[in-house]
Amino acid sequence: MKGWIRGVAAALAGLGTAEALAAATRSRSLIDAAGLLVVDIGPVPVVERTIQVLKTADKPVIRASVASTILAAGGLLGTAPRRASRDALAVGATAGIGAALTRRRREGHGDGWRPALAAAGGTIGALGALTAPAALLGPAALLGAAGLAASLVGQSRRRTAEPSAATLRPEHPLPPAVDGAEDWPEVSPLLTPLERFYVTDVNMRPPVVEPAGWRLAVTGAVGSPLSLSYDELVDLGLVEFDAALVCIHNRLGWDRLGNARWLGVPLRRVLDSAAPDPSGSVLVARAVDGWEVSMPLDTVDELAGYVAVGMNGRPLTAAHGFPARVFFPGIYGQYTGAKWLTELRLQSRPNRDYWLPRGWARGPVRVRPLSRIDAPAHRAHVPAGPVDVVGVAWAPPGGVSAVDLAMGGGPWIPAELATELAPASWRRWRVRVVLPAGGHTLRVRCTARAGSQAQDPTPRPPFPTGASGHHTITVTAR
Ligand SMILES: Nc1nc2c(c(=O)[nH]1)N[C@H]1C(S)=C(S)[C@@H](COP(=O)(O)O)O[C@H]1N2
Ligand SMILES: [Mo]
Repeated sequence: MKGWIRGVAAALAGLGTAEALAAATRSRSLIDAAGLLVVDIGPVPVVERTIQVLKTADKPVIRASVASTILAAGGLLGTAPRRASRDALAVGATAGIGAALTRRRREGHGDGWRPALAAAGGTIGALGALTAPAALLGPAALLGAAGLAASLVGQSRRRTAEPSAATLRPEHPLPPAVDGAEDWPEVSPLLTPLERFYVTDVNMRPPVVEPAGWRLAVTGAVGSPLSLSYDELVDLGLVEFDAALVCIHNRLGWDRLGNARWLGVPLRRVLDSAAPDPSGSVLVARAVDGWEVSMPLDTVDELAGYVAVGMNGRPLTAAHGFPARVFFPGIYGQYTGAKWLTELRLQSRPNRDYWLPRGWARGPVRVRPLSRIDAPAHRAHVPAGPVDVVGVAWAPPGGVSAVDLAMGGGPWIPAELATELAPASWRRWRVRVVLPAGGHTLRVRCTARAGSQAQDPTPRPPFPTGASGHHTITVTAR
């Protein structure tokens, strides 16, 4: 057998061993730990390009690239002459890398010695496989590949996996959401089902927080610091609100936003119960994994923000930030607040937010009014004649006052608007156009109620202040 093939097979066996050891000792996956490093240090142009191409499939791809890098290294190792001193060095080095990797962004509750053990064990496994008879190497590599595959697909149930023991108290049955567009074919649902609601964060897997041990600390410039349990937080009083959550990476026509019926405690109520001190001018929201985002108190007072605990009639799922998250409708996701909230801190100095050293401006960045054509789909073939064009438009927190559609270079045609669920919610719209046979370009824009401001037509990428321009599609009528 060729050296490099043996090397790759041995690396597979080793990687499987390492991931199995990590799982057995309840430590973080080493592939995920390396992936986190990629997420944390990726330069803005690379990250932006990656998201543009991969959309929300970035995490599985990062995992796969980390794994292939290790396999390639194994291939090289297989061609190198063996020496005991070199083997010992490899084991020591990988143990060190393992230990270093899993320290990142986990202050307070690191995985201790376990990642080092998993990494060293994996290398020993790989070296053992390299010297094993060829008949054993095959099955070992297969086992490794199986473990690896399990780890790579570990993300697939990410969107809806529920935390083990969460109940929304008090029981809060949500009234149905209606806007009169229920029978418009192919338009987005008024509330985005959780299975379709985008998930974005800088973690490889959502932190799973047990409600029993969780506390929300309210600290810093406050007269009486608080440490609230889940029940104490909910007892402050839940408010229902409808709002769209928009990722700053949402491009024209994309679905990196969702509309939900939320339950949350008004943020002011939480802060006031800690007797805030006037010296605090910045509110920092901190997540269990150390991720932080801040907002000037002026903005906190101007906008209605919440500590949200429920989404579409259910407690937050792990992926969406269980047990609690900060959300200000009208502010892009990465500036709006932390999922897996653990601390609200008032301070007088500007904060070093997660995004700052990564090239993003200090927030909060406001959501640009935008609209999307849901149907017909881009490049669809439709029968010539009357066609219903439908979609959604959003301009949180003030709301959408108008939507218009244009065909080719023609005039703007006002759309019919569904009833507004809430100003911060998205709004469904419909226009009937008559399409003669041939190719057509359809373009949409909305107007925000605040300042009667029409959607910015300038094409802009998401970095650094969110995409703008008109969502434009082409269809063929025949
Ligand atoms: N703790 C934490 N909170 C976070 C993030 C994160 O990476 N970590 N990402 C933010 C970003 S960029 C967005 S767009 C929203 C996404 O929320 P969702 O996954 O529930 O849609 O969460 C925000 N809150
Ligand atoms: Mo985002």
